[in-house]
Amino acid sequence: MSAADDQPAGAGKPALEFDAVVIGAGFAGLYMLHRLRQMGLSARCYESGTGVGGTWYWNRYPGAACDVESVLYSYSFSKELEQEWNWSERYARQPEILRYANYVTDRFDLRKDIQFRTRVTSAAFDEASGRWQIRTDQGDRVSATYCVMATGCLSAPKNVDIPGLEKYQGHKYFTAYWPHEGVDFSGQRVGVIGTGSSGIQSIPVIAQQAKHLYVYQRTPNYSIPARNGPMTPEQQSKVKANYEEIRRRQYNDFIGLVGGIEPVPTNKNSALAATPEEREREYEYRWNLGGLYFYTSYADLFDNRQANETVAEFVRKKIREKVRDPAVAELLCPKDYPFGTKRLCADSGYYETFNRDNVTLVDIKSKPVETFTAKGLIVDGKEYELDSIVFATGFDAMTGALFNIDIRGRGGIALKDKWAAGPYTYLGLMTAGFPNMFITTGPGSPSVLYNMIIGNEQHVEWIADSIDYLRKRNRRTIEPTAEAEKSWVAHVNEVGEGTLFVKTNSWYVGANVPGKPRVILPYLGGFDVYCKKCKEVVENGYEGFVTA
Ligand code: N01
Repeated sequence: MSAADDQPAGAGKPALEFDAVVIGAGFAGLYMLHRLRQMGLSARCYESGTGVGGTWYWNRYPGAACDVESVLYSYSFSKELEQEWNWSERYARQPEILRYANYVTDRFDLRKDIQFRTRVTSAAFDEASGRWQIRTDQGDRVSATYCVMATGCLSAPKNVDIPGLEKYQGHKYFTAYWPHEGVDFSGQRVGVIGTGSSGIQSIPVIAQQAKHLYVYQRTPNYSIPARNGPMTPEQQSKVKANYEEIRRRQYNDFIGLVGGIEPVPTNKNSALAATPEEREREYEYRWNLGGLYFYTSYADLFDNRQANETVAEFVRKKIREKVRDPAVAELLCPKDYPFGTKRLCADSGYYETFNRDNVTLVDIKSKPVETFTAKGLIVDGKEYELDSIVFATGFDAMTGALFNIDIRGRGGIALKDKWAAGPYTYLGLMTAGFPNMFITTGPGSPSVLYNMIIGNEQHVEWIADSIDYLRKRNRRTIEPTAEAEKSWVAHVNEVGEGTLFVKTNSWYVGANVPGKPRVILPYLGGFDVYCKKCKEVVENGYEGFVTA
């Protein structure tokens, strides 16, 4: 071995300096880079993948599609872009969303400032220089005044916490990083573990290919038919003519599910105050609309268990109607947690898939997977031989991607240590002791309970404005005060405690990752309310922040 072999990749690279470093080239990172460049700042974006798109770059599993209508799940910052781009379907599939991300990258000439195949390993604030020192797995040594963590909410896959995985000799696939060349399951015995959004989208497609598909279900989910379909030229023109109004409604909404092609009203009434006939009509309307619109069907669904039970039972009735074998239908009916408090799913033929002769549902709630073996896995003493196993087992949400980087603030404090009992942020945007480090759609912001592209746009614009504020006043740093952060975290918790979300074991509260503190991660006060708060903070001279 020569001396050079001992060097880390890229050792000896010259140290670089930028005004800003952006970590991640998903929808947040791309727009952040664009805004920084518009402001005349030098910026470099680091991305571990070989291309842009974030979530939509990695999650290429069969059936992957967005469950928010594409005319809503798209950038609003450029009117020209809105008019140029044509979505081919109501809910775009992963390849089309990835094409869109690439189109935006090239249209705004962003690629030249993105370094691909590069994972940021550490970011430390140097108090003497007031700059962030950033290191990558390619040996880059970079310093920057501002550091933006555009690392994504659902980008760090969680480890498989089932014993014996190393014994299994067949093919393993993870929905969260699917092979670019695709997978042909023809003639195979396939197992899917996980029945969240990723499992529910991929299962119907895999079932069409596989010789036999075994679905290993721990917790059944509530899923609504997506009712996807092509966008007609008339629909395209209508949306383009109305985009301003569509965006206005989106920005002024609690959750942003305002309807894309056609407006969808939010029902502000109580489910319990409605008659059974009225409720049935309302739920039938939402069922036929498809997708996530049940979230806006009644005002009290998420703070009153009895109200929630009315919609939960409606969906169970639909499942029982769709699935022929009553025992299988019962297993697929969620019963022990409120509707929508695990992220609601939108599917294309999910429940119907269990009517196929080549699909078997295996309950692993009452009898968990005992172990993997060389040939498959064992449940209830029975070995299932499988050619391939697909893991749709989810993510270490909202904090996982941040903790994968060794982030250190003032005094060398690690973010992981500061957040050991749960994330501590002001507005989900910044955390005290980590000056000039911004997080897009971080914990404590509406993030995953709103539209991720528009939520990220609002964050990017707030970050860009605050950088502009500093520069115009010749100030070097901004960070929240400990008091402002404490009272924001208390508010996030209080709002969360008033809802049914905190009662359910979901990734919203970190319950899917063993050992993770149980804390409500997103802000449940609504995007409209949150935006107002962000604006007020600015109007009051960055209230709750210290600038120096
Ligand atoms: O992950 P999940 P996901 N043994 O955490 C099971 C977004 N998204 O990738 O519930 C057995 O929801 C786990 O069981 P349980 C969306 O926000 C959006 O599907 O913990 N099972 C669960 O069934 C979504 O919510 C889109 O009991 C195990 C599943 O794996 C989020 O990403 C598409 C297990 C994980 O479900 C995450 O969705 C896809 C174990 N040891 C994703 N560990 C769209 O826009 C985990 N499970 C459409």
